Amino acid sequence: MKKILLALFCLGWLLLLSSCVPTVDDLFQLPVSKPEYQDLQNEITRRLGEGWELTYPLGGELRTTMHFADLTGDGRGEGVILLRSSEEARMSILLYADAGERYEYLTEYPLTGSAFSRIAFSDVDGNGDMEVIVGIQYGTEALYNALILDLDGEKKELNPLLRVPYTDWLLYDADGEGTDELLILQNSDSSNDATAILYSFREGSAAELGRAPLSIGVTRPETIVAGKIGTGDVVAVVESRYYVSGYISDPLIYYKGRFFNLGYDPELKINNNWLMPFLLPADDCDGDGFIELPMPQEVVNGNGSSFYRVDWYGITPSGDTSYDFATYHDTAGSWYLVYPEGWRYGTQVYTRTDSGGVRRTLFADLSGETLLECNLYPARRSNLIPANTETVLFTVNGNYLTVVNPRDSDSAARLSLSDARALLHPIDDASIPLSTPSEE
Ligand SMILES: [Ca+2]
Ligand SMILES: [Ca+2]
Ligand SMILES: [Ca+2]
Ligand SMILES: [Ca+2]
Repeated sequence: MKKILLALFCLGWLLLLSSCVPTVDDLFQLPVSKPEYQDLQNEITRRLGEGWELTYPLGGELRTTMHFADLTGDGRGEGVILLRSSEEARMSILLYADAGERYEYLTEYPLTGSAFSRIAFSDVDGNGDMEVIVGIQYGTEALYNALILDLDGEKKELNPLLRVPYTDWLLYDADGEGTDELLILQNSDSSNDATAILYSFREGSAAELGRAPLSIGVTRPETIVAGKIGTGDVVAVVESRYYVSGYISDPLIYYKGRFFNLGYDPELKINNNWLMPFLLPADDCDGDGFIELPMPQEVVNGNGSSFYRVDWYGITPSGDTSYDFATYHDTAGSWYLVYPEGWRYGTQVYTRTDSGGVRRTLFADLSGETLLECNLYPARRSNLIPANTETVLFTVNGNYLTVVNPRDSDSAARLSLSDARALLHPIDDASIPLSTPSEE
């Protein structure tokens, strides 16, 4: 069965990878022989013949036409298929049960909307089976509804637990008790206000755990990430464009039964603490298991050029912040260095890109002594890497990051190769969650 599921997942990915909307012909090109999903394909084919076509979410992590999730709690994945009609604004979610030898039609949920913007599965009510969470887009404007559907296995019907407009959402375990809550972000149509609402789900219904204001003027969040802070509590950090001047972070916490924006100033209506010149999501860059928030600081070099050092702060539920460590984040966004002890003040950073496209980054102390030299080679230039003097640490986005092997140096602060290996990291694209609505 695992192989079949894998094959169907691959089918989904193939459909995703094709540049246009998949057709029934795409389906027939697949090496299909197992009777288990021949039925499933026949049924889909029949539906497609009635003016329906397969579709897939435009954003989010799961972007295939078919999904498999255990919606009944019996350990077997139900097939979840997304369809769109050639008739305007008609969509449908089809469910098929894994009946051992075959997939059997279970139920469907017709919808009004122009596209699926996201899909996710989570056991939000904690009863052992998954719920379906879909984002639905209406028209070409950025109007979205989140819909949570709970399958009643006995009656074979999907019941809506919640339907709510959103500009972005995040499923995460806000109270740390094991099941996901749903964080919904909304913008007011008539004002600059944006609000975060936290929902939990129990016994067939949704309950609002609380709502918190986001900074005024925030229109659409760029990223939301959630993680544990030092006290063991969980924050979700929403980072958004703030007017034209930069970005602002709103760290949201559910703590002792209250949901609030940590550091929000009710008079100014913004989060004073976390205004930033560029987008950089909260993260666990030092790998200690706790999330920190970035605060970039512009530093002027001895020659008048400047760069940003990023100071990272831990936060507590009472709103205290404490400096934790600093990083240098490559502006091209592909790697970062966690500063070793003693580098926070006085370290200079010089960058230049040579005519071959090789980006050189030099860290030096105040006297100009080199502390570390990193070079980022484009894939097509990897032949230029001098094997005897540079070491490739990793490849990122197809580029090669090397360090120039340290020679004898007077500076005690100069990094050894093993230190460099421990402190330099690729920026994994997947670590920056995509905000669904921004992708259209
Ligand atoms: Ca099942
Ligand atoms: Ca459930
Ligand atoms: Ca929870
Ligand atoms: Ca950390």
